[in-house]
Formats: sequence, C-alpha cells, structure tokens
Amino acid sequence: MSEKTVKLLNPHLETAPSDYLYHLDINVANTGDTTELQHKFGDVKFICVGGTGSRMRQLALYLRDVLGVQESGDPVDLCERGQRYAMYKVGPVLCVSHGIGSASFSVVLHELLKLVKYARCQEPVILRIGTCGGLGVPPGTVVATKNAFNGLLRNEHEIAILGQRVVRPAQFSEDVNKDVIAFGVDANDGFQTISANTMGTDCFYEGQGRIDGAICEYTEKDKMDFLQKCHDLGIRNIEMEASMFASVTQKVGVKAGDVCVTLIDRLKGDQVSITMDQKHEFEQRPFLVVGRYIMKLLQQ
Ligand code: R2B
Ligand code: URA
Repeated sequence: MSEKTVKLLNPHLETAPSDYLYHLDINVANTGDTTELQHKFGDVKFICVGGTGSRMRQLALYLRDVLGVQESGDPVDLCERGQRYAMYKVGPVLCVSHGIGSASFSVVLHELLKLVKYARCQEPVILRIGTCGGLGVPPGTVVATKNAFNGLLRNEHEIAILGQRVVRPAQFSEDVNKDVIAFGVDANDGFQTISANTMGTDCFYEGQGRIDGAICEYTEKDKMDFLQKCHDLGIRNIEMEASMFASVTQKVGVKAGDVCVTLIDRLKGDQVSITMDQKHEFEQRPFLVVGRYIMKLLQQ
C-alpha cells in the first residue's frame, strides 16, 4: 500500500474477512475487496466533522459554492440508513456529524479512519468545525486549537481499556494549526481568529465548572479559580471533544485540527444566551476559515 494511505494500529483488521462500519452503515465486502469504496471515497482529502447533521449539511452546501462543485439539489446523506450520524460528500470533502462529546465522536472517528484506510485515501486531513465556550475572548471568536487539554488540565487523553487507565498524548498537527491561521483568516472578516489551547471535557456542566447544572458542589469562587487556572495555561476555549480527537488522530498519524467558534465568555457567565440568529451567524465563521484553508491546500 502506498506511503500516503492511512496505516491503522490494529493487526486484527488485516486478517478480518469482512468489516461492517455499523454506525455509518457502510459494508466492506467479505471478499476483502474495497474497490467500490475506493471508487466512492478514494478522492477524499478532507473530512470536516461537527456536532449536528444540519450544520454539516449547511457546510456541504457552502463548500459546493467555495469549491465550485457542480451539483444541484439537496445534498444526499450517505449514512441516513445508519440513523446515527449524517455524512455528505462535496468533491474531495466529507462533512460528517459526530454528536456531543468524545464518546459519540470516537465511535464515528474510528469508523471514518477505517473508511479512509479501506478507500485508500491519500493523506486525509480531519477538521472539527465546532462550537465552544470562550475564556476571556469575545463571543464569536474563532479558535484554532494548539494544544488539547483534558478536564484534568493535562495535555493528554485518558480512556479505560480492558479495565486499565490508558493515557495518551493529545497533540494536534502543528502544520494544520499554522495553515488554518495563515490561509483561513481574512483581515476583513469582522471577527477574530486565534490560535490557542483548548480544554475538552466529558461534561458540559460540572466538567466545565458551570454552576447551573443539576449538581454543583463547589462555589462561584472555586469555579472562577479553576477558569483562571485554565486561562493561565493558555486555554481560550472549552468544548467536549478536543483531547480525544487529538489523541486518536495523533496515534494513527492522521493530521487533524479543531476550529471552533465561541458562543459565550465563561469568565462572564455560564448560560449560553445569544439569540438563535446570532448563533447561526457565529456558526458560519469557522466555515469561512476552514473553506479558505481547504481551497488553498487543494490549489497547492
Ligand atoms: C460544544 O458544544 C457541544 C455542547 O453544547 C459539544 O459538542 C461541544 O464540544
Ligand atoms: N459548547 C461547550 O462545550 N461549552 C460551551 O460553553 C459552549 C458550547
């Protein structure tokens, strides 16, 4: 297999007679022949992932315009029958939803990594286009993640495997981070795009130090001390996927980046209270940044 295809770290896959990407409802023939998948997905160079199917559909429509892909009509959800995640293909870009949090995202991430391996995609890059809370930056700021911290404020990801705690580093590709800023930002955007550290937590409420969840056993001061500690570590946004995403992609050597727009400044409050119209406008911002980045890389 060529140098540029994805190499996974699972020897069992080499001898498995067939594989069913259950949540995507994509089958690998039991002859092991992946020709069909290569025809359908072999040209994929970028996989954009984000929380919801509707946002990924909007992104697919947006990228049609940006990339000049001549398609009309509704984008087709290629994973509709799986009923878990949505997937749209626009030329060399897949737009795929991942739900909320690392648990949901890791399921589709494993299956997407297997898909790009079977389809023999050449050096695919995976980009998360998400929403997040901000730390000391105005709502609407776009943050491209430098280092991903977990909820323990460590630049790593922890997972229980066979009853053991396994800790892996959580580093995103420096190239992707640099290029997103270099190629994705326009001085006339009217919003800021910054490169900074991100904390990915396993809980939106207590995990992110909110005092408005169903349970809270700390004071407002404890919360502010924690958020200040995060700020001191260079963390400027908080979401729920970064450390898992960085660690899984790093482990298999696939380049990845996390580009999220802040909906709230957590140094000022806990409730996301922007209007739905504002939220929709903010959600387009990472589209602009990532759209330009993808265009530039495709032209190189
Ligand atoms: C940001 O927003 C979602 C929670 O509201 C979650 O997916 C995340 O990381
Ligand atoms: N998503 C998060 O995970 N946290 C926020 O504060 C806002 C969006």
